[in-house]
Amino acid sequence: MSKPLRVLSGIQPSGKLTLGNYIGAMKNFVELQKDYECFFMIVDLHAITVPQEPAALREQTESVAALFIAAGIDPAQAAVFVQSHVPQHAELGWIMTTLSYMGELERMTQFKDKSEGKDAVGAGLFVYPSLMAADILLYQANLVPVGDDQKQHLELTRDLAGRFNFKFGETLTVPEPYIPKVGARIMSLDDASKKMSKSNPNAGSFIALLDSPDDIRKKISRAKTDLGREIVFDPKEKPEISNLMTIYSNCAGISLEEVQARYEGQGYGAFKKDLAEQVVATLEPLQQRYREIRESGEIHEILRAGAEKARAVAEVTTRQVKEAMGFLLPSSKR
Ligand code: ATP
Ligand code: LTN
Repeated sequence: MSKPLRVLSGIQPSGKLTLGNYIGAMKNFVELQKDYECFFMIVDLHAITVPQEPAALREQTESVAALFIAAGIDPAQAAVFVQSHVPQHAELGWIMTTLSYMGELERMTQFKDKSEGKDAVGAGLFVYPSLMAADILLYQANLVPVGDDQKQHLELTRDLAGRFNFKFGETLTVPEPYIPKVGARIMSLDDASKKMSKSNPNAGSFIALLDSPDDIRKKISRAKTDLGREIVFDPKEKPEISNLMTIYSNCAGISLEEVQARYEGQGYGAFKKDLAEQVVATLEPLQQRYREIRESGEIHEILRAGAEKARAVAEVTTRQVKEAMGFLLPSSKR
């Protein structure tokens, strides 16, 4: 039998996870775990590229891990772990930084967005994509489920893997992005030209996975809509309603065409009311499981076992990489 293909992805513990994170990434994690060997991590080393409160970082790391499980990731099938529990991420991250060019890092739009207008920009934010490449290459991952905004980082990862293999011999797997067809970029509820983001200071612009049903209803009823009243999918002419239709399609598990047909002749009011109920029905069971997991304290054992599985793979790749590059490897005790 051939080896199962590997999947790896990560989410930052840098605030409340949103419906965008769920639809763009987490939902696919759950789907892929049946058919692939999966590694899903909470990327705390990435989160510290912008300032974090120590107590909040600790709490959010645990919270995101519990959300992974609540969303349906089965720790018996997939390794769920914290990036900093596997020291090889920092080690290969450094190696990938040395292989990255300043010019290519300067072109990364996430860096441009996050550094814009700030006068003290940490160097970690600049080399963030090199660490992300290391995350992926450490596991020789074939597929990386991410939202649309991570495409450019994936391209860089592919370039770095190719560059490494060209310089030092075939060592690293060149990964492919795995991006959802509908929902790769969920937009902000108050402005469909911006992606829904947990770092947006306006809480009405995003739906957090742990928002109460009432908050969800309120946020959706206040969500911006376009002129006119027809429910038609047209991201260019009707970006706001198209975004809401995308959310509907994902939560109800039906196609955009079906959403459009279902609401033909009806106005925004009726559609938004139903949409809120679809989102509540999607998130309520997740929230219930989340509370149970947090109360049970089981997450610590899940993360311990996940890191052990991850470390076993990460150690092998790191050794191969260092050997290929000419590092003198320490000899084992005789
Ligand atoms: P921030 O919003 O604070 O910039 P982020 O949510 O993009 O951060 P992560 O939490 O690390 O950063 O993102 C985790 C995953 O969620 C990534 O795969 C990312 O592409 C995806 N994602 C994030 N926002 C959206 C969105 N609005 N629509 C679809 N996918 C998204
Ligand atoms: N850069 C990603 C988070 C991330 C990631 C990864 C995603 C870090 N390492 C490895 C996929 C694979 C983000 O900002 N959303």
